[in-house]
Amino acid sequence: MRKNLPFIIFLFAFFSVTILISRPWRPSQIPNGNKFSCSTCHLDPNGGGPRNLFGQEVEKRVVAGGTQEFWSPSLAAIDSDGDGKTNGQELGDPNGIWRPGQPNPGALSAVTNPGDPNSTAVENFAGVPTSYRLLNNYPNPFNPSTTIAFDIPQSENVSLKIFNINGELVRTVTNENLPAGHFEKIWDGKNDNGNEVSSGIYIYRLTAGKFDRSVRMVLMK
Ligand SMILES: [Ca+2]
Repeated sequence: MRKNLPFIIFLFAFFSVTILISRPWRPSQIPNGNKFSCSTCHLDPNGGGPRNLFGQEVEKRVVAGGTQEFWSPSLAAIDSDGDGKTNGQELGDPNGIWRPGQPNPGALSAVTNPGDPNSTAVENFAGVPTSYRLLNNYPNPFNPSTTIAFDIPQSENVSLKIFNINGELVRTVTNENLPAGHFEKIWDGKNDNGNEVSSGIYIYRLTAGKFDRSVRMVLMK
């Protein structure tokens, strides 16, 4: 018994430290954390033990000394498990704007686990949209590409075009008939001729039926 004492002390110290390190960021700082609880970040569905791919991303942001970055647009933009959907999409908060204390974002029934590549990918995380919406591109400023997301509540012809600051058409990203839903299109920073455009302010314009909206963005090289 006496022989095992140092080992028992070591175990106690080890688990105390583990709990102290993990506790500050584990419980509620992740969107829908109360839905997935610890399984959002851990391989074990009951929590604890090794972290999954999303949990490892979160862990990287815990900076020694106490400054911590929790849920954020940059964390939301990463696809931790490589299944083609960003963490934000999988957690029903594509822009990463949820903060502790706010109601859970998105449709909980459509939320999946961002650290599990076998989880069901979210095709339409918010259900069928009830209104038109053109979201802020992410990242912005960007180089070399940026994602532009939008919702349309009914099937119709949709065009997404990029203009330069002089109002000249640079690129037609989309011009097609789309069903109702949430869509994300990537502009790769090239014009219609396939050439990379220079740094500067660009405008993306979405037209769908009577909906017509333009947003500025910055390409910075
Ligand atoms: Ca993913």
